[in-house]
Amino acid sequence: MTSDAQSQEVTDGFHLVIDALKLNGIDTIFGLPGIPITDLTRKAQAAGMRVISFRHEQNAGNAAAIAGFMTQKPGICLTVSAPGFLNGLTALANATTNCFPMILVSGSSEREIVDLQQGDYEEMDQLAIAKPLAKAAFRVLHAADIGVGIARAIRAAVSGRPGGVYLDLPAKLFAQTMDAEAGKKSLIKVVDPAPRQIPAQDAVQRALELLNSAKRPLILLGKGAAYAQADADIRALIERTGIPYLPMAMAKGLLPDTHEQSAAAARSYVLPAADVVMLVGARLNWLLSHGKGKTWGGKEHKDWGGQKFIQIDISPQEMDSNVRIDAPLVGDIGSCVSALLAGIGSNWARPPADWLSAIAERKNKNLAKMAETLARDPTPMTYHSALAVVRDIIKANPDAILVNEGANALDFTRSIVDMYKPRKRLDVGTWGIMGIGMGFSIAAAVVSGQPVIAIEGDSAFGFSGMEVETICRYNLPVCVVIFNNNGVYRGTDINPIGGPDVAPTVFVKGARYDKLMEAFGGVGAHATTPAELRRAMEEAIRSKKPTLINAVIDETAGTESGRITSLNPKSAKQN
Ligand SMILES: Cc1ncc(C[n+]2csc(CCOP(=O)(O)OP(=O)(O)O)c2C)c(N)n1
Ligand SMILES: [Mg+2]
Repeated sequence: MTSDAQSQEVTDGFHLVIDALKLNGIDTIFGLPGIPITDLTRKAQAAGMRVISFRHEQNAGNAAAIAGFMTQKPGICLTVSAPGFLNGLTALANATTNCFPMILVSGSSEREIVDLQQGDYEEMDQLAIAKPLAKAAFRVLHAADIGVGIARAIRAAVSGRPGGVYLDLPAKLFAQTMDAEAGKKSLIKVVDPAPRQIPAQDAVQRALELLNSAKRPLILLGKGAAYAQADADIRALIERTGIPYLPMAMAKGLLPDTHEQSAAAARSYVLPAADVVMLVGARLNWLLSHGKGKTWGGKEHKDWGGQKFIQIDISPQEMDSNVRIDAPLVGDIGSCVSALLAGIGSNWARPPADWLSAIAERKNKNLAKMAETLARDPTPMTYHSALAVVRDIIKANPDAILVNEGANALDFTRSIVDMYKPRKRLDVGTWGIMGIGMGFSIAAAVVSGQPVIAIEGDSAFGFSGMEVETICRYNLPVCVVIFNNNGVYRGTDINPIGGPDVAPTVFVKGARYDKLMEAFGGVGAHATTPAELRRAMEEAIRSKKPTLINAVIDETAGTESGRITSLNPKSAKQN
């Protein structure tokens, strides 16, 4: 070697991955160490990145996904090969389904051995397995390609309709060296990773004309509208047109749920009665009964209710997925809404008064009925009496983030707890997936620094419960409230043949989940009344300490699958 070459600085795969992420403003990794990425986690921390280590990769993956939703930057989940990768894969698939931008980065075993199936340590063709579940999947074999690989992963995750991206990094890549200067030059700082997509003017005109012709217009705000961070324009569109709106679960708070134009309390009236419906970042999937059938005033299951639809979506393929879309408006939500606002001007005619008063009448009646139910204080505590407390706590702390999963624990919380600010409600999303609870809570606290309140069914909590240790380890301001009704949906099922096994939906009765939190130094509380629950929640918010409240709920109070009982197939045979 010449003396020149000796003084030449080198870099390697580890450093190039970290440098590429940092260059693109990514400052946090959610992951779980092990071969071959242990040193990557250490070196990332040494380089000033926040490395949040989990107890199971699925929770790290869910954390990355929701961090992506909250920030519009891809959340990074880092795992080991085969089993770690597979544990992260559910979160990746869920992210893709929900249009959350995330990148699952997994170490992998030796390509030569994997491809000949010679039985390497944790052997698996991970790229092939990830492909159908990800928006895009890439593998990097050479250190000089790390910059391109990460740039492609970032673009794929956040541009157009966001989604989950898989990035495969074989073990050998990390130790590969190259000249430091050449390495630096190989990195790419992605310019404009999620380019605006401006809608066509004639499409805007078509949408405005249809909206203008409506006698009973309705706007539906979806999770995409929340993701877009076009909060002020969306509010202006709704307020300047005077059109009633319904928020989907994760769009709650885009406008305060107490807004006079919210038709949420009259949902079952407005869906079939509306004549023109504008979807803003909401898909006509099962959550909206596919835009047809009885929910929409159709005679039978698959019948059209007669509504005309305007749909704002960044993906042209979303149009006509379930029913005819009369005015497709393809573009990013911010650009579409601002184009509509420009066309609306300042003297748009408000919707006919009889439509607004018909909604107000039903809404007021339903709200009064709900207020009556919430005011009751039965023993044992019910979903309603407990949620009356949660509702007050969120009202007093509108910056707090509400994470929510379960069946009854989900459905009642969604309808009872008002949200006041955008992107404060994070839940089970498109799939109704259990297990997002602690991952979402940890990411929400890490990304926002705000207090997090997780309302969890006792079953739902079990999917990610071990992460209470993670919450304690990072001393996060997370208050987990377990709605403990001794089981899945209810705690009352019995074994039909009377054997020693309990029914499949029933758990240990009277379990004390609060003790789990105490095991790791957090605060545990046991609440059997709304007053006890209120005291414990207020203390958690005040102290910012990791807290878990075991809220004992009447085990008879829930219904099968919460609000979606009808999706359960019924046996044709009696017994
Ligand atoms: C990954 C996954 N597994 C299983 C289910 C089916 N599932 C839906 S809700 C639920 C749990 C409901 O019980 P709990 O969380 O205690 O809420 P409760 O209705 O009792 O308040 C389950 C297992 C699911 N949605 N996702
Ligand atoms: Mg339960």
